[in-house]
Amino acid sequence: MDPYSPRPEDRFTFGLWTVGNPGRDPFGPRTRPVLSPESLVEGLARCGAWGVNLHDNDLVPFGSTAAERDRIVASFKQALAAHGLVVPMATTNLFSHPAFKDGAFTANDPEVRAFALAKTLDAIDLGVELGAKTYVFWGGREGVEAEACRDPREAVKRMREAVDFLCAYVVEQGYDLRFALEAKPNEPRGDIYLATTGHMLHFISTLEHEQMVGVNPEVAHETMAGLSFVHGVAQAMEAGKLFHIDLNAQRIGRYDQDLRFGSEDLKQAFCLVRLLEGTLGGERYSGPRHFDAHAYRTEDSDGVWDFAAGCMRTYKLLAARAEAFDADPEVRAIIEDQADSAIDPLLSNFTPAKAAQLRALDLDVDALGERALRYERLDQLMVEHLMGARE
Ligand code: GLT
Ligand code: MN
Ligand code: MN
Repeated sequence: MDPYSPRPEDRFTFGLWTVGNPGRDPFGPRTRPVLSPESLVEGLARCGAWGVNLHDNDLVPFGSTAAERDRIVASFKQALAAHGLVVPMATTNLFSHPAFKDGAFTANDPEVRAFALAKTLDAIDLGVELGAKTYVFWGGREGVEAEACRDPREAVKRMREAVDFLCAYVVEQGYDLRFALEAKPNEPRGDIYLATTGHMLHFISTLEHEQMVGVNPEVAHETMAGLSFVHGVAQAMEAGKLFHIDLNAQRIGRYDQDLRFGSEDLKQAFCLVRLLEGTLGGERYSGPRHFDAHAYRTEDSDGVWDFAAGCMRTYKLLAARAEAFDADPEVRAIIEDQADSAIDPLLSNFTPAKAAQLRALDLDVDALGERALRYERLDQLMVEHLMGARE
């Protein structure tokens, strides 16, 4: 058996909107056919995915009647059961309808905010009905071009009111559901509020039901901001807040590319997988490995499945490389923890005595400055592992 083939325990998921993306962009229409949710489920199962995620309107078209909704959901459930796929995550489309042109939860018009909340209540019910355990919030149009249109502090407050309201709904309904907030710095708005995972982590600490809210960082979004995605994810993990993750690829300075996982910046992708899989030590991320990406516009439907298979295969290839890297004695020797039983206890939990002891230490700082750290060799070792020159 090919060790890099996807298996259910890998927990690989795709959005209906990802493999269902027909290649539209702001400059041209679709380049491949629109596939039904049922055929997307079938295709995903065939290429070895474990689950499928969705926005309310990826499945139930906007404006459907209650009867239409129930019929669509029943048929989708049948396809899920027939192909053995689960729905671990769901979300709301709060950005496509023109009513959301000025945002949803942060819009100035209270009627728009009311519609956004009501739509999300329904979409939460739909997600729970399909078995989702994580509910994502991506503030697609929660932002500005004309900065003067509102006090940005008011936008943060409105966002808090909305998330608090929806958390209370989930609690009141007794749903087994957690929220994951997804940051993005810009696009489709000039500037989007709560622009990075770091902004989100602080925002979460101000919420009424803080324990049920975490983050859903996306490779492309932190990279668009020129930030280290690995550091954002690490901070979320360290805070116990990595509830979900959007994997894809992106080059700094470009539009939101949502490319096949690992297709750009392999070193960052390697370090990310190393972190998620815990090969460097520490806790392993146990949530779904979700690919929020789509095939190049040059592809037909077959190319979409090449794309999906590529995301999963690259993830597993990188996981194997990460394991080998972290087991490499030369790597270990360079990064091994340098414990110092005399100094370590002085570095945390302040007391006046510890402060005095620190000041009294006889440290040879010039020698510290001259000590070589061998990071050149370490980084080359990473490159060698990545390129298959070292097993
Ligand atoms: C949209 C966006 C993504 C979000 C999705 C969830 S929709 O494709 O670009 O980053 O994760 O709303
Ligand atoms: Mn995303
Ligand atoms: Mn994106």
